[in-house]
Amino acid sequence: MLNISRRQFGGMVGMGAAATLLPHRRAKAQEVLRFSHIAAEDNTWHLGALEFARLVEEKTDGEVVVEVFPNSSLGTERETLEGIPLGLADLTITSDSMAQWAPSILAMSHAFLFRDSEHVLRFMESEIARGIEQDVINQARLRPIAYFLRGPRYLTSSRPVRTIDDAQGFKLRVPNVPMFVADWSAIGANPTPMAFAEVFGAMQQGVIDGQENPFALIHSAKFYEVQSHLNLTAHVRQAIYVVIGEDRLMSLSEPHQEAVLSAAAEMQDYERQLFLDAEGRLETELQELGMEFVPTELGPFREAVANVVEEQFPELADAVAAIGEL
Ligand code: 2Q2
Repeated sequence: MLNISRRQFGGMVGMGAAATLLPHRRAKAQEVLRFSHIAAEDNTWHLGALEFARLVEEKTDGEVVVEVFPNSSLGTERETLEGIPLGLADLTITSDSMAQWAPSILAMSHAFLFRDSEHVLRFMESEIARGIEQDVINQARLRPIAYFLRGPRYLTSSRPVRTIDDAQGFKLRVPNVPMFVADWSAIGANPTPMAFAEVFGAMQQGVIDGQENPFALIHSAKFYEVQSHLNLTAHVRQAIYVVIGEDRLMSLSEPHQEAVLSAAAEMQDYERQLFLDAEGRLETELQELGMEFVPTELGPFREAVANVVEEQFPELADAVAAIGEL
């Protein structure tokens, strides 16, 4: 990864998916920003990214152009995060996968910590979140410039998971988030970190029994084609950041930086409305597409994870407790 050029990186993972860049747009552009993410074209993350691109171009009179690469086409989440300091990408959509640089972000990853979306939003506007964002800037050299609210994460499977007994030994893909691994292990499941782009195939081939994600990614990645059940676990609630390489941002002229930051704020509002409109519709659509929604008895799941932070992430205990009280 460290030795490959920008060209090889793009070629390796397929350049074809970028929003088409017309020659006249290129001609005027002084700066090109590459925005890489894991979601499909109909996901509100992508629609938000496209709106950001439109706004940046408008605000800079075409001097800054944003190329958007959906579907992990420029790289997985991890490859993108590692590629940003190398100039292989500039922006992405990410949160607790940045824990390998900024471990404090894992305070937002614990199962059953957030009660509802209002609680998540209170946290995102809190001093605790500001501190985590500062760690991300200092340690990951990535600047959060917007965030998207997400729906709760649900476990999908090809058989119902009604009780914690049904989850014993369940082979489950999780993103590269150590807290998710710890929580699911405490539950008795068998979690494996894996890139999002590999999840569909792994479920199709039966390499894993399932995965967990909000409605939006379950729908746009078409997981309903390979998973019959959506278990109503709602175990994790979060928002996710849009980040830009701190050094890349600082390399832009001041007016260009301002354009990027104000476009990001507008993208956040734009995406929020699309997300809120989609969330209820996706619930019905997933059922119409054949997924059976299963009520899961969550009490024992909550008990199973109750001591995970204290025992395995003691340095996060204060932050997690404070978040719980927001
Ligand atoms: O399952 C996924 O890959 C996403 O839903 C993740 O939550 C997301 O990409 C996180 O890894 C963000 O850091």
